[in-house]
Amino acid sequence: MLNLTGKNALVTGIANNRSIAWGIAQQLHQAGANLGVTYLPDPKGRFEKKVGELVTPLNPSIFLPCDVQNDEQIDTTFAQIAEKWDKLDILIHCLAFADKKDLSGDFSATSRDGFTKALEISAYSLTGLAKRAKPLMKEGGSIITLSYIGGVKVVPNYNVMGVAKSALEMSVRYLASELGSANIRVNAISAGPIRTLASSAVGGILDMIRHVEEIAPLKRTVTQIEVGNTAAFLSSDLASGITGQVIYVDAGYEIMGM
Ligand code: NAD
Ligand code: 0WE
Repeated sequence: MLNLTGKNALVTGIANNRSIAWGIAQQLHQAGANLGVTYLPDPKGRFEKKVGELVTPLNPSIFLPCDVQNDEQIDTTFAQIAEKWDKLDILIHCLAFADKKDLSGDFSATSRDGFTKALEISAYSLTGLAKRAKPLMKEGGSIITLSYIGGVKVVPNYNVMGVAKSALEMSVRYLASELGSANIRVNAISAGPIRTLASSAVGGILDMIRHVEEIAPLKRTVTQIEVGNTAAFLSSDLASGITGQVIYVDAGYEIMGM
């Protein structure tokens, strides 16, 4: 049985009730995990209020702002964890960002700044968080990130985010190789397209979802809860032999050639 009681899980990337991270948080909570939640702070404090209200029913014992571009905020988050929890077991990395102008048109038009920003937030941040999680995962642990097929095959307009996901998936392998000796597993879930705050800001996302619904073996796309269930599995001792992998939760779309 899937049982996460006695496990402490830090979940990043909840923006609203459509976030994949919200689907993951709910399923970790349902399996008995104790949650910590971080959110991206904004000047008006809107996320703090919205995300705070959303997660209250899950009783998080840690709730903090954490912009992954800000080393001080990352340090504060992990200092809080070290203070409040005897150990960290699960880290969910569920965030990405690229400038909107870099998610359409010519890939060759990507600026140095746009490239750097997308890779810093969407790929480097996993390593930044893993570095701080390592000493707190005293009984081993499970680190999970979210990827997309656009990091392996060309998806029109995904552009610099595809390069970032490619770097993210390779970071999963290098981290898994290093952290294995501490019994810390590192895996990625490559999800099919889901309507979220991030994806809705992308032109044509509904057409992409419709395309997947037509082609994928299961003739549909996936839900945040299905991704959450896979994250709960990967977080649990049921997945004790799995590390360094990219697991597709995409209704089978990835296997199709035509
Ligand atoms: P979302 O908008 O709900 O989540 C993205 C999160 O990234 C937000 O919570 C946002 O606050 C956070 N974020 C952005 N910049 C940040 C920063 N500097 N510091 C900290 N947090 C920051 O959208 P989502 O679709 O749930 O995305 C979550 C993850 O899932 C991303 O890695 C995305 O690439 C991946 N993914 C999404 C889909 C999809 O179709 N929605 C498919 C596969 C993978
Ligand atoms: O990873 C993602 C979304 C990533 C994303 C989305 C945005 C939109 C708003 C990162 N940064 C931003 N920045 C913004 O300003 N997905 C897998 C969803 C997605 O995004 C696409 C897709 C799919 C699918 C972009 C182009 C083409 C397909």
